[in-house]
Amino acid sequence: MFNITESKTFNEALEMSFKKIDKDKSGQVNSRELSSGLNFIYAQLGKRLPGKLATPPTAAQVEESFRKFDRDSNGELDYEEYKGFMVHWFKDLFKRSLHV
Ligand SMILES: [Ca+2]
Ligand SMILES: [Ca+2]
Repeated sequence: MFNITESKTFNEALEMSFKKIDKDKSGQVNSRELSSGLNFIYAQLGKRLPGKLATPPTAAQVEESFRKFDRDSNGELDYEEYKGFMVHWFKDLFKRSLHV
């Protein structure tokens, strides 16, 4: 089965998005950076996906997942933690998109 999260395109997009979202170039992403980054991503996706999926998550939803994936609890996601977050997030998004 084709697995989007292991594809080259996905991983390249992931790396690019990490650099884009990490606004202060600290090499880590905090929840505020992540939240505004997701808003941006959803705005882009919204142009291609049905309206239901295009609604960006609330800051509280992002915060909840953020805490789960911040494995060392330092309040920031390094690239590996970020990857875990995004893989989880987009798997869920794709799963839901099958039901539209
Ligand atoms: Ca940062
Ligand atoms: Ca961390």
